[in-house]
Amino acid sequence: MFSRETYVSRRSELKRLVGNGIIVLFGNNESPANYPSNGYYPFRQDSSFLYYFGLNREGLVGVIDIDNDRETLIGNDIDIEDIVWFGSVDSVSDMAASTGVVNTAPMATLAEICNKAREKGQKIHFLPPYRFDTKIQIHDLLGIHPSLQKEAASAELIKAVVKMRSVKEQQEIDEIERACAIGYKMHTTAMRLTRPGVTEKFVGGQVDGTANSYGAMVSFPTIFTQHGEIMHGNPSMSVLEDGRLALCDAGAETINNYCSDNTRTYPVNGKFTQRQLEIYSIVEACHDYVLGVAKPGVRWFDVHMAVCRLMTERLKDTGLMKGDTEEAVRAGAHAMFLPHGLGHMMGMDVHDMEGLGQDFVGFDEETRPSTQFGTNCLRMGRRLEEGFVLTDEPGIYFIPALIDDWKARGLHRDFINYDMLETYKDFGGIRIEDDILITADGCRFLGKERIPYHPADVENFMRNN
Ligand SMILES: [Mn+2]
Repeated sequence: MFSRETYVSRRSELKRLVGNGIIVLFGNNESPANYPSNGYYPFRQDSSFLYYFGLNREGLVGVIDIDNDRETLIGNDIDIEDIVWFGSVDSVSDMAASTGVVNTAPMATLAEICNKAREKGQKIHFLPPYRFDTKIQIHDLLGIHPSLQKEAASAELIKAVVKMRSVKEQQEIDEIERACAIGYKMHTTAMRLTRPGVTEKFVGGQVDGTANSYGAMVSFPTIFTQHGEIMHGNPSMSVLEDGRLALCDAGAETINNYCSDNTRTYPVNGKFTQRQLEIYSIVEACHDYVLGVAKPGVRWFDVHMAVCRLMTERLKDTGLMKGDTEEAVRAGAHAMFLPHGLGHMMGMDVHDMEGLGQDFVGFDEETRPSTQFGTNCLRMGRRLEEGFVLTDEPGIYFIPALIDDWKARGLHRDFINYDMLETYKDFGGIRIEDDILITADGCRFLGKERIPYHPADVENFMRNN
């Protein structure tokens, strides 16, 4: 938790931006895994609730009455039976004081607060819910059916939250640096353990354990796989094989719930083949290209498209693509190799604020999301600003099912060399991902220590560790 002043001033700015009405910010509740008292662990608070109240406890709701300038923390104090099992914890009023909130009230009073606000004609602002128990809470309080709640959520509140959370404060950047330091340990642990004969699951488990040991948890389920061409390939029981590539996409979440997100791809046996190196160096060039062009005022959409053109140009050198680069990218042929976006916002959520809606977070009136296959997975497109944190994560994948599908449908024959592509069906996929901070005149890597990614550094690290 940051200082009380941090939360007081964030709420005061939120009130100014939203203007009027009453804001109801729902914290998360425990989430049962297989029976009510066996929940997913650790508890994960809602990020916007954390941003404005900083309290990491289940069963809380923050009410900000803008019209009457009154803030209330809603929650129930725990009883003696809870203390027997979980130990003593702060009272709701102690928690409220720690975040600079004067008033507290038990959960049973929330309905009354909402009813009174409605009687007075106050607008009730809430964010789009993503957990089903919150949806039921909103249904009970406001009578809005869960299927209509996303549309009924307050655009004014969403815009205000996105505006504030998009630009990271120095103390938030420090937290992300801490997450990246844990991420470095996670990734170098995986590189040390990777060798023929070890299971994906063993390496993945050690990566997760490293995140848990130094921080709160992983920032998303760890991807560790020899099938890098499967975007979310979670670790399986299969054994790492000599000659294949292993892809590790993993991140940490600090105790204060800020994230890191990195990807590395390396040879299981520690030495790239010439064929692997040829494709790897293209991804490396695309990754590094971003560092030179990302800066305030530049549209991330344009950076993504420039990377697609660079990748197409380089794939033409290998013979896998052909024809005019501009035309190929305009047609979307490059998405055979790069079917996802170049990167996303990152902060307290690894895909920061994704629950608030991509249209609000990554796009605006000037930059609209694309509907074309591949580019439609770009989660961020709008102009960059100082203080934004994003991932830079180009990749090249050889997805057998996609190759078969496009080939059978005769798609992009002018731009893709299908005969050659057939011989890459056993290749897998490569992604290199780092986290960048947009600075006043450019951008920089987050995380003091670079997880090795230049081929010579990767091979050296794997030989010596
Ligand atoms: Mn990512």
